[in-house]
This record gives sequence, structure tokens and C-alpha cells, in this order.
Amino acid sequence: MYRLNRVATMVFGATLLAMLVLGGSAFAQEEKSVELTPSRGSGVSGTAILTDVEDGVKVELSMKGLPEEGVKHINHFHGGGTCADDRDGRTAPVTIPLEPVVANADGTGSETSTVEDVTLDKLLGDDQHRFILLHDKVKKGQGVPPGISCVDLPQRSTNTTFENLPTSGGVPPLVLLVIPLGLLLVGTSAVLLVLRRFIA
Ligand SMILES: [Cu+2]
Repeated sequence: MYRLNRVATMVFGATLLAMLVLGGSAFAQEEKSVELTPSRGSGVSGTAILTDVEDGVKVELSMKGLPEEGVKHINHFHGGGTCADDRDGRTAPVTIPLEPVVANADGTGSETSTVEDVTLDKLLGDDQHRFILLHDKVKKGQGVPPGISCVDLPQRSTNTTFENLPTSGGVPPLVLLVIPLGLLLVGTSAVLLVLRRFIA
């Protein structure tokens, strides 16, 4: 009786710990990498890595092929359109500004921003088409300069009216981990409870 209780406690404890560790790391590692491609013949391309962090989503932009050293390139999330629209001259509005990218001598440039109070799921799964757009050099009196590099963000939500992008991820990995571990926990506890009653 005493031993069985101890075993039950240990199994329960170990399973709980595994759930926390696996669940926690799955959350921390949730990230999405997308490639920006040149617009308007700019030759400017790059990578954006979006990562779920504690207070929001971290956005790391790494560009190459920037034409002029020291030039500051503003860039944003835009919502309600696509890169194709922008390339056709119909640019959807800015929804989230990011830190500017400043060009190095070799044409590279990067920035890191944290979009607060949002999750990757929400950013990718909301009911708006979002894209990241990097703009040309700001000139006085010109307003927002044209986009020179762009990427459409994948949308993984199914409960929206926008259906022209295939849903990719399905159930998030965290849920996939927690469900079997939860079942294991419940199952083990139940077996041990029955065993305990049976022996006692
Ligand atoms: Cu913009």
C-alpha cells in the first residue's frame, strides 16, 4: 500500500515534469522563417524569422542587396493585401511598424523588433492577409517610398473568411505534446488507483 502510493506519486510527478518541460520548450521554439523577394527590380532580398517570445513576437529581418550604404529603409507589417497587390501599385495599409534597416557597405542590413501583446498564432492566423514590406530610401516630401522587398505571411487559421492560402500547421505542436502526455498521466493514475484498491 505504502509502496504503491509512492510509485503513484513518482509517476505523477515525473509525468507532470515532462509535460512542463516538453510543453515549455515547444512554446519557446515556435518560430516561422519566411523569405523576402525583390520588388520593382530592386535585387533586394532577405529573411524574416518570427519567434514567439514571452511578451510578444520577435521579428528578425536580415536583408541583402541593399543599394547604398548608410541608407535607412523603413519596413512594416501591412495588412489586408498581398505583395502582388503592392507590386501592382495597390499597397495595403501599414498595420505594425518595425525598426528600420540601415544598409551596410556590403549591402546587408538587419533589424530586430518585438511586436508586443501578440502571438505567432494570432499574427499568422488572424483574419487579415499580412505581408512584410521593406521600402526604398525615404525622400523628403515623398511620403512612404515604394516597396523594394516583400513577403506574404502564411495564414494558418481556418475560421476566417479568407481561404486563398492553404492552411498549413493544423494543430499547434504544444497541443500535440500535451494531449498524449495528459492521457498518459490520466491513464497511469487510473491504473495505479485500481491496482491500489484491488491489492488493499
Ligand atoms: Cu510599409
